[in-house]
Amino acid sequence: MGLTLTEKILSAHLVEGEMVKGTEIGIRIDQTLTQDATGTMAYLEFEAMGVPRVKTERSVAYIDHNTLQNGFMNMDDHRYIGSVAKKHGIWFSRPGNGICHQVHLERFGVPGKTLIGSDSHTPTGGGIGMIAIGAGGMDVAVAMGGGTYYITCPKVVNVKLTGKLRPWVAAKDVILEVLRRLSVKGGVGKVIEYTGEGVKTLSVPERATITNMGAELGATTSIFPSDEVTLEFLKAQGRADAYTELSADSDAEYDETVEIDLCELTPMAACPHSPDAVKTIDEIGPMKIDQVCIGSCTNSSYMDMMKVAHILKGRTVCPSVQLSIAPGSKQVLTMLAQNGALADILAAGARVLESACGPCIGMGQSPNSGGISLRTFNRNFEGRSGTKDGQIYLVSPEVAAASALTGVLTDPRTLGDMPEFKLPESFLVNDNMIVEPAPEDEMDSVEILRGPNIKPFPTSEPMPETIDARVSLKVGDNITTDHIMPAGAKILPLRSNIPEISKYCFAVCDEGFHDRALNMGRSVVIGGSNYGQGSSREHAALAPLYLGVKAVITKSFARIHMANLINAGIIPMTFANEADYDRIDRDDELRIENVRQQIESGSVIRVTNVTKGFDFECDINFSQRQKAMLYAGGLLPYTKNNG
Ligand code: MIC
Ligand code: SF4
Repeated sequence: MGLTLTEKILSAHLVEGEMVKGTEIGIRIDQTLTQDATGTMAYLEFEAMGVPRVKTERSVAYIDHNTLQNGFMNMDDHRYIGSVAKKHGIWFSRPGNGICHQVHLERFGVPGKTLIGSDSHTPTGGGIGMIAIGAGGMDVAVAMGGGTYYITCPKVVNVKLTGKLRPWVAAKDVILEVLRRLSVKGGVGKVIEYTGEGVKTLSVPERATITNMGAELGATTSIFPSDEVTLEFLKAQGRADAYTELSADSDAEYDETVEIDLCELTPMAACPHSPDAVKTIDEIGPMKIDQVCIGSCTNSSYMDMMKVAHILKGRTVCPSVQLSIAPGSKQVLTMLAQNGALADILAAGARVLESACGPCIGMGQSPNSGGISLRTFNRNFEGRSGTKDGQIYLVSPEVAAASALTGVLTDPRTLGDMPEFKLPESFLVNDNMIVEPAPEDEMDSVEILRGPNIKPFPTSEPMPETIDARVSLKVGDNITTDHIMPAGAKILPLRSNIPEISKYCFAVCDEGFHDRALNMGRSVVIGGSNYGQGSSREHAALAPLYLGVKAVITKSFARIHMANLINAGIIPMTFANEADYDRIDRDDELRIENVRQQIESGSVIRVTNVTKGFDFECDINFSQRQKAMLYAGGLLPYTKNNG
């Protein structure tokens, strides 16, 4: 039996376990990336490990999230990350150079390599044939130190593409179709592998849009083969030497197959407040809109921007609409400036932002109250835009630009003939905003710049014999990490200060949570299904840790968040019988006796609801390594105990 591309790359990097689906495997990591909002923690953790220099082939630190500097905090953090990078052998992409995933694809991605990043959209690298996975900061710190990265050996889904996209239908519509079919939890425990003749019709940036937003499926990652289209892209980036041809064997066996005929797709949108609430533009109709934002790691490539510039050229943004555009990287923005497309964009009345995440993470451009905002981004979770009742629709750049002109949701196919947009033969390459690390013999003299915003890491305790804790919060299904630990311009600058940022923990769901959890001392959180979907931010585990949360009991978990909870020493458990969810209320007192022994001996934990007087069972599924981490109180104490 032949192998899938996923199996080929994973088995070439396997250092622990066997390629048995559903079991834990350890893989060697070739490359890492961090961004600033998760990077400060990741580098504090890396420093705590005491490894002098990273052991990966390439590690890159990007500054792209916390770029609105309305206080000392963000720039202090940038300087901290820059100095750690210089000292420890990490390449540093300065603010202004672009969004981590876009720049990594352009300048560093290598087909067939493994990449983990402290950002859930790291799978963007799958567009160039990498196994690129989003992870918590601690896992990235361990990988930088040469440590193994652990995942559940995934099932592989074959998304077989046939045909070719029709004019004005975009790569964004492909991933929206996949989300429509599989849902935001359809990818959990799976890698989504794209195959079929249709693959060849998609450029690397288009493939990267699809693998990027594959994160919204809850998938471990997504991947495209590395073929002549990949070579063309790498050549244009002056990196043809990074190319290797890679694809699945023709007789590879997949766990599931989804067939999509590209010719049949039409422009679509994900409606508020979930990336899988997908409808066609026709179905939604000509809804009046207030704002349009174009950019983010999903849709900010040169090709995307050229299409937008073409649509806007010689026209004016509708007077009732605000249009913002953030090209994804300095490379993209400079090329637009040089070829005149930027002038067309400006002349139409767009507000051009720096190459960074910006509005995607609520760093400015929050819509008006109740405002309808079309965005080319990947997430439309409630409140993420910074406006609690903002109505965010996720669309392609083509839909976004066409609608910005008319003021209503507009099908770009009404624009008439589409010219051919071609990948340039060569991109403008100027890596002057990427700082090389200090040579090994000079690293000792590099001083780490630590601002007052950087507070120590919260400490955890080894697992107690018995957990007596009250329920500090009960939430429903599909709780995102944006609910657990919100982002936005006000809160993001506190990412290196866990005591301060904890004040906002779960504030979207219940403003009283912080004080209640602190007063309870030890507590348990109850959740529904797909708990913790979305971002990789380990703050969604570190803040609960700081507030005394000992266990989270849900109907099911999202992958990265579950790993982050274990890394923080918090026990994730799922209801053996989902009906028990309804029998527990906030403030109930729960008791788990002989926790360690129960974890050690089986796959079930017995919990007593002392308040209501009944026992219920929870499922657990921990590897020996995860058990040891939980006993020790998390990954850091575990790593220390194990030398
Ligand atoms: C996001 O898109 O939610 C973020 C902000 O990029 C996060 C990382 C973070 O919270 O810092 C992610 O996707 O992992
Ligand atoms: Fe940045 Fe948005 Fe991409 Fe997250 S999803 S990395 S916030 S652009």
